[in-house]
Formats: sequence, C-alpha cells, structure tokens
Amino acid sequence: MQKTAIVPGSFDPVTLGHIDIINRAAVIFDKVIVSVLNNQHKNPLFSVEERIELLQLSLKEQANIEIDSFDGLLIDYVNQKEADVIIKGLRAVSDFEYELQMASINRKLDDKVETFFMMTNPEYSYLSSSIVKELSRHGATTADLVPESVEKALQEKFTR
Ligand code: COD
Repeated sequence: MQKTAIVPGSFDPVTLGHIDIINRAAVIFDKVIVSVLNNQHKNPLFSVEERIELLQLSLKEQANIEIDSFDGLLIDYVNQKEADVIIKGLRAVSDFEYELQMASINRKLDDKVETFFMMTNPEYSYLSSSIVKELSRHGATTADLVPESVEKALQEKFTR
C-alpha cells in the first residue's frame, strides 16, 4: 500500500535544513507533501505564494514531492489528504519539547496518524529560517544555508 507523508512548516523561507529532511523523507515514503502553513496571525516575510514558489524552485527534480499549503488544524489537513504520517525535523532539545506537545495533541485528535521525527543533519543543526532572515537583513551571506533562489529572494526583500 502506498504511504504518504506530510512535511508541514512555515518555510519562511525554506532552508537547506528543511530540504535535507524533505529529501530524506522522499526516499522512504511513496509520496511526500510539503505543506506551507497559511497563518494569518504570524507576520511572515514571504507570502504563502512566494514560499510555495521558492519550495518549487528548490525541489523541482523530485517526482514524488508535491508542494501545497494549508490553514486550520494540521490533523484535519492530514486526513483531508489521506496521508499516513507527519514528518518533523529535530535540531535540539528545545525542538523536542515543542514537538512532543504537538505530536501528543495531534495523537489525541486522531490516533491513527503517526508523527515521525528525523534528526537534523549535523551540518544544519543550528539552522533556522529566523537565523537566515537575520543574516540577510544585515547583509551577510546565506549562500551555504539556503538554495540559490532563496538567497536571491532574500536579497531582493532586504534591498527594496
Ligand atoms: N534541520 C532539521 N529540521 C529542521 C531544520 C533544520 N535545520 N529547520 C527546521 N526544521 C524542521 C522543524 O523542526 C519543523 O519540523 C519543520 O522543519 C518546519 O520548520 P518551520 O520553522 O518552517 O515551521 P514551524 O515549526 O513554524 O511549523 C509549525 C507547524 C506549521 C507545523 C505548526 O504550527 C502546525 O502544525 N500548525 C497548524 C495548527 C495546528 O494543527 N496546531 C496543533 C494543534 S493546537
């Protein structure tokens, strides 16, 4: 039976840490849906459409990866997509505490959906979208941290 995994996130913007987790998930699962949270309450740097486009540019070579967006509860979206698993990346103990809470509430809402955790590639263990935005805002290079299209998009945002 085909197994589908959802990799949810803000992806504001996507980093090489995200890409690493997504590519590793795509080797294991038949289909991976990368889904951008459309959160009205946050104040993202990139619009949902821009975040989707940057993901598409960064992941264009993998046939079993789909890019999408969602709002509302993740568990409702997972059921709507008839997916089997939620994939989360873990960088540090601080991620674990938050992710344990999220996995527990999602399990309480629907115990048929599993959350799988993947350890960060040590090369990207310090990497987050916030750090990348901070560096770019102050004119530092983000070349080894994000795909080329994202670096360009960041530069355009901050030189405008
Ligand atoms: N290495 C490995 N993994 C990484 C790295 C890295 N360098 N950077 C980020 N990650 C992982 C994160 O741990 C996360 O799993 C994923 O990549 C996405 O990261 P972000 O920062 O883009 O996205 P988040 O953490 O802001 O996304 C949060 C969700 C959108 C998943 C969450 O808010 C959610 O599910 N919201 C929907 C509402 C809901 O259902 N809430 C739960 C019940 S109240």
